[in-house]
Amino acid sequence: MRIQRIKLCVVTLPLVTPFQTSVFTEYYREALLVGVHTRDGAIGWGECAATAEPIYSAECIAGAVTMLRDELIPLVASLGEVSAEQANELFRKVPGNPMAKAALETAILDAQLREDQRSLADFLGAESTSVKAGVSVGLMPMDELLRTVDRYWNEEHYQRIKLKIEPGRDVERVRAVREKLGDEVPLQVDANGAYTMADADHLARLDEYDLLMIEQPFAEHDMAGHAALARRLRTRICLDEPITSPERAVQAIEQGAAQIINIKPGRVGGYLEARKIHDVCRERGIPVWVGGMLETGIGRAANIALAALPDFAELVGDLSASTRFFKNDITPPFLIENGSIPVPTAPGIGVDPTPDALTEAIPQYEWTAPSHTRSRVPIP
Ligand code: OSB
Ligand code: MG
Repeated sequence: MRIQRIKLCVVTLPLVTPFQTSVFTEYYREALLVGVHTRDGAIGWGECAATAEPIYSAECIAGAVTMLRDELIPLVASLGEVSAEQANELFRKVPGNPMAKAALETAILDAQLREDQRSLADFLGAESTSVKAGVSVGLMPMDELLRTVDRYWNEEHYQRIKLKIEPGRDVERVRAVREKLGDEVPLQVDANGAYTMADADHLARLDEYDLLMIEQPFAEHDMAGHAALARRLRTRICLDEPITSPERAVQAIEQGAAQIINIKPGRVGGYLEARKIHDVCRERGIPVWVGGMLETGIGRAANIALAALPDFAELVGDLSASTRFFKNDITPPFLIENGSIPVPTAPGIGVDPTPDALTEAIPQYEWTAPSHTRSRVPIP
């Protein structure tokens, strides 16, 4: 595949309700999109998981734009022919910046699959035609929380609920949700690193509520702490933030710090890397699920394709309908049918941004292939 043009633009979507975690509150999703136009006329899309400010990891949109413009786009542009696999290989030499890398690699992969008339789900090895819908519920006042989870479970038919927790809003929230919805609701919690070992006895009280897991209870790099907590709790520990590569996943597993792993394609540098983590976890019998970053339909489509791989069937991911976050998504919305979301079948990620969304998007940068190729002479 030969690249003709690469465009970066930002779309801004108000959230239907604010999304609050132990570390941040988001009112809008600003999303950086990468569009790769091929010489043969295909357009591939990738959504960067980075947020406007660096709140979840070191990456942010402005940093990702700079990284793409000055480092990653020049790397792929230096090749005549380029594939997602080659981009993945080139990006390995650049430290960090997984979300910027993932966005460009995914756009290249989408373009190449569209040229080959093959869906991303098929390319990744998906077997399911739909994935179970799971929802991540932010921190909010107790009465609002109970109304919200009741609607997600009884009206919208989500198949798994994840509650954000923090010190002071944890055990009693879980107890209230269990009392309201019953014991059969698949329930888990995510602390985004809000606790320390000093809270171990308190967290052990969660064991009573039969949770699927507790996600990221301690700080990102506290592997010894997570391993110690795992020995103290019956509830399994799932890691999110620190799992940035297959190597990190293996280390966390071998240290006993993770009994479950949340795989977020953006955090790990794309879908090829995500599949590698999926594979190392399968070899070690560690369950995995697909996490989310409030993606628009572009990122959501690709996450749903990944979640259709067989080993993601055991646990439900953070894969909700577009309407969970947005009144108007930038693609035709993903909707829940009988508790599940259909996997896109059209070539590539299977969806496109609407013309309206592209009209409103704010351009950030554009690279165009030179009209005639000159030989590149290395500087001695
Ligand atoms: O910790 O999983 C997280 C969103 C932004 C940053 C971190 C997290 C989340 C979520 C939302 O929990 C998951 C989703 O997109 O549905
Ligand atoms: Mg998390």
